[in-house]
Amino acid sequence: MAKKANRPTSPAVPAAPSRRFSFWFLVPVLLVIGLVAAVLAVGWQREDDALREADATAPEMVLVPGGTFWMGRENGPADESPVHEVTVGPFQMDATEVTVGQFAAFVKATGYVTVAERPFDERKYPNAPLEFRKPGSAVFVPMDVPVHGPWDTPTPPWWRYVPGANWRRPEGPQSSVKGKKNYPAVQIAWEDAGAYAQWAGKRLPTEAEWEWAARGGLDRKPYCWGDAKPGEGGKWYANAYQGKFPAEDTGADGFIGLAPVKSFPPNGYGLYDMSGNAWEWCSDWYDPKYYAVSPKDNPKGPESGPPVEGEFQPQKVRRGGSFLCDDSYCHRYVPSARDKNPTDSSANHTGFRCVK
Ligand SMILES: [Ca+2]
Repeated sequence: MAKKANRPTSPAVPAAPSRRFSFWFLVPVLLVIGLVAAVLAVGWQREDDALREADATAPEMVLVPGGTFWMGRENGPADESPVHEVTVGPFQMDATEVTVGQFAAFVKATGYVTVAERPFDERKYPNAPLEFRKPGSAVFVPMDVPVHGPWDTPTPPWWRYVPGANWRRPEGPQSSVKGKKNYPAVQIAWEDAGAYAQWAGKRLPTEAEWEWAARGGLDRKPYCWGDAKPGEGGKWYANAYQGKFPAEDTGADGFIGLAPVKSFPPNGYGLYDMSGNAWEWCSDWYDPKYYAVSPKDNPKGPESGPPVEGEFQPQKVRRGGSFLCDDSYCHRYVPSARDKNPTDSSANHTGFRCVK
């Protein structure tokens, strides 16, 4: 009160210039506040886009009968041999890869934060290069390079670490899963897949269960559907890569990049996309020499992940190949093919499905 009464009677205070200064000072402040609010609003909108795809419908599962089969492949990569007899018990398996809609329902219900969305953890990765110190994930970038060399490396140049890439924005901050509830959820790390499975009352398949299921009742056939080569007679059986890898995917099979689940015919057990579309995590640790010592009945992989040559961490198995599998470079959309990655790694071609 006293101050209010005194102000008009104080001629020494240059009131007008002071007010003008305050106003001009406020303009950039207001602009910055407006900009930050706009960025946050766009961010919020995108977050919401992903959760808006949530689909609470129970995922369709099919019964895979138990049985005995020949696991592995003759004359394939070394880790697929020796071909050996394996018996697995019956189980139910998700008919499709876990979709964006299903994964969004899980996140909506639990508030789960995927590995790719978490802040950088200095204690866990003390020696990480600067570019890996922001939340993000691996994104495929097409490029014109000779495919056969020298690319025998765990970090081919067409994979980039993109800050802001995660299951909501699989190709980076500018991308979105809006309208893609029936696409496979990707940018899923092994531990994310495990968290979803636990929430859903399911689990990840063992590598043996996965291969038995992928073969769909066929015996030692090269593909999940039998012998026909993809595209033979104009027929396509899986979402893979055609054209000059990694420069240009012609999409001859109908899709460049991911396809909605169930875009191709199911295998003999009624399972879709066991070949191509997105890689699928298994529960087993990866050991390239495991087939030589694998038990015959319900093998579950080695007790722990042995060191893998050229890799920094133990690896978990993933199976099935993806939309990036191309006959000239990665012929791994076949039921016997094995691949691996660390439990905390994700990419825009890696998803999962569950069993129980
Ligand atoms: Ca394709």
